[in-house]
Amino acid sequence: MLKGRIMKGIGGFYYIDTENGLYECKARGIFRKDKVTPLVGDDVEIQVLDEESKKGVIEKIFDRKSELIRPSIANVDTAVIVFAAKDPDPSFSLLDRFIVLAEKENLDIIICINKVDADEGKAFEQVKEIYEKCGYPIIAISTLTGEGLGELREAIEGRTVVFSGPSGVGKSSILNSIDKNLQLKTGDISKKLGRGKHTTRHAELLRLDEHTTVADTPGFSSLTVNHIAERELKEYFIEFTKYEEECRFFTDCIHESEPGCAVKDAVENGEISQIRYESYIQLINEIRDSNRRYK
Ligand SMILES: Nc1nc2c(ncn2[C@@H]2O[C@H](COP(=O)(O)OP(=O)(O)O)[C@@H](O)[C@H]2O)c(=O)[nH]1
Ligand SMILES: [Mg+2]
Ligand SMILES: [Zn+2]
Repeated sequence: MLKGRIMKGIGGFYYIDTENGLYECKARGIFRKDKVTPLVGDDVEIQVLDEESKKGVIEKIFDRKSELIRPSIANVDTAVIVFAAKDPDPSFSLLDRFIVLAEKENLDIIICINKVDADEGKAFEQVKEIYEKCGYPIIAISTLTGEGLGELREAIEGRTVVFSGPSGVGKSSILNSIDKNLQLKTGDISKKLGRGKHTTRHAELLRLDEHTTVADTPGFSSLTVNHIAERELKEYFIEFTKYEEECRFFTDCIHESEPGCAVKDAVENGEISQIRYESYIQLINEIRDSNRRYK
């Protein structure tokens, strides 16, 4: 048996990186029977069937440390969430959804605002003001001027990172600028060829160095968090936590309309961002609606 990691999966074939090189593998039928789908990022054990053509079969999938659904990827430890200062304008509601999904998987989060060269208003400053208060690192980036690229590269050293965010914000461009060998397709190229929008269809892990891997992903322009329980959601708005013990109903408080809620007080006196709180209430309501519909 040989240990390795799934770097890519296409049409039922998985590409496993091992100390003996890359193997093309299928998964044992037993996984399908158990309703387990191998994911990019999975640590696996393979049996080599043919050393010459580098073919094998996945025999075992090790327990996952994290599992994201959109994009579907296992075992990343860090989410770099990319938005643009302009084209497209940042959406706080969407940013908060990406954050909630990453927090649920206990990932470290780095927020990047790309295209700061085109920031006519104060998009970056606005994002920084809101999210720095939550404790998230925020990096201003421009792939045109090179601003922020070194800082980002340093921040992800030694990590397994998923690049997420809406499409068109420059995720693939940033990765190409960090590592010239990647040559990922970007928005410009597909426009020139007159093809449809997306080229990044499947998540794929790419190695930057021995210890650092990144996954470029297709963009998502909408995300639901409806698989999260109503009472659980507040845990993923991390800046609420330190106020929680002062809520009259303590851990039972969902910071909505309970009396003596310290989180709502903090929103009122400006310690917690109004925009973040509104996102929270919006998502709570969406979760409730969805639970009602599927009852
Ligand atoms: N002005 C500006 N445009 C950028 C920057 N980075 C990327 N772009 C453009 O944004 C578009 C989308 O980039 P792409 O990397 O494909 O975005 P993705 O969908 O998030 O992977 C392309 O036309 C890029 O040339 C930047 O820093 N500044
Ligand atoms: Mg892309
Ligand atoms: Zn409360």
